[in-house]
Amino acid sequence: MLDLTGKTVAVLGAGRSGQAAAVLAAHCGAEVTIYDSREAPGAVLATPATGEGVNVDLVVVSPGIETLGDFVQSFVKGSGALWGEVELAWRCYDGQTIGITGTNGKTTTTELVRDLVEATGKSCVACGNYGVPLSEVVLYEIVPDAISLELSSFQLETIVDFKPDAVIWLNFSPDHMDRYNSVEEYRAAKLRILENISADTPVVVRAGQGLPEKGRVITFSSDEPADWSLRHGDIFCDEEKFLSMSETRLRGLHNAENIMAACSVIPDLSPEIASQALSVYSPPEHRCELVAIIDQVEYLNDSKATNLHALESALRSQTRPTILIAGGKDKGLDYKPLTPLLDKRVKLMISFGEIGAALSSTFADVLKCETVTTLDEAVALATSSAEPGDTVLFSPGTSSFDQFKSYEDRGDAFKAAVPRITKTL
Ligand code: UMA
Repeated sequence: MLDLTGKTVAVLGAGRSGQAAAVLAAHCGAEVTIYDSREAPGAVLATPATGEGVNVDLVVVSPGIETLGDFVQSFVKGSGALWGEVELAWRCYDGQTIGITGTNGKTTTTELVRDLVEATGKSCVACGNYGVPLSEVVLYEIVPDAISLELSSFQLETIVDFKPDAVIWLNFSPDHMDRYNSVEEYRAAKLRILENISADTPVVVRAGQGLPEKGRVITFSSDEPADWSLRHGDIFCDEEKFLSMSETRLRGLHNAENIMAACSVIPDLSPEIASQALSVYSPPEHRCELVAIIDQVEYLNDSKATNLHALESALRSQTRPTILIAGGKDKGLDYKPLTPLLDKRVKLMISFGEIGAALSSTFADVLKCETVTTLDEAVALATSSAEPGDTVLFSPGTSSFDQFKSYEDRGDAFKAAVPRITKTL
């Protein structure tokens, strides 16, 4: 364990990661004070002016606080060093660190890595940006052999020596533009995951991401040649069939990529062990969640799709003829740009809710559209229209508040409406 005996530490931010970092730093022997810009239990209420008067050996910053903002910078002046919470915790951990970053799919992949590592007989905890702060995990009574560590750009901004034993870089698209001045700045923060790795560190990356050449690169892709690839629903590793997507409960090309990334990071993983672990893994609820297969018709609940981008992503992932159920609150969005995609992937769209009629008239020129009032009616119509081999995709593309309390409530309503009697899962 890191020795901070006799050192003074200022922890900035009294949220989950700050509180955990404070406990950990104290456990390492430091004299710790937590500062927060809002009233928070156990913390000193602070402004940048407070920081000017604080000189400590180490400042540990929570990910949600802007590293270059006045608050952090005032504490850094006159202090010894600045670490993020992940840096502190990682220095207290001796096991295997699998670092996972990307813009989409991080959470599913982090869970998959955990399950696959456990299937090989080692203990593993999913933590970091997802779930539990690493500072909590390193103080567990039984410290896991490995950690599946989801890392945000915010956490990576403040690493120093952090060196994962394996890296997964899933994908990259602009995000968090309220924190960064440019997309390049956001990408640079994420790329720090590679900063300290060795030449033989596995770096699992989607083909075509243009990462700097560092580590031992392993590629995956659902649509172009790669070390791990997808053909007609089967995952191949180095030209040999590894696993069929139908052996899992995950659906969609994006999930195939999450599986490929997770499998490829585990050394000597056999297809049998992977299949066992993946056959029981259920993805987080309401995200292209496979609810049932009835008469060879798959029902997917993607109620989390509360905007156009999420609907687009779910549709791009479909490989079977698709009946789309969409609609909900009118957020004033323009759905017209989705027309070519719907034309290609959707055989019938059933719309409902506040924007039901408007959605139908947007796409009526290019595909068959029906409008109903409620989600129950939409599911009934989808069920009677579906043929074996079809997918019924519930991906609303807008928020739920016209008829439901939340997207979770809406997703639960979809699941309740799917006929259960012949459910085969
Ligand atoms: N605060 C200040 N000064 C400021 C800003 C904030 O003192 O200028 C204080 C707030 O008053 C609050 C504290 O900082 O008391 C909050 O700290 P935080 O925002 O870092 O939140 P935590 O509760 O510590 O949660 C953080 C991550 N939050 C963010 O990155 C915003 C959690 O990720 C993470 O799960 C948790 O640590 C455990 O590691 C959440 C997240 O939204 C899920 N992440 C982003 C995302 O996924 O898009 C990156």
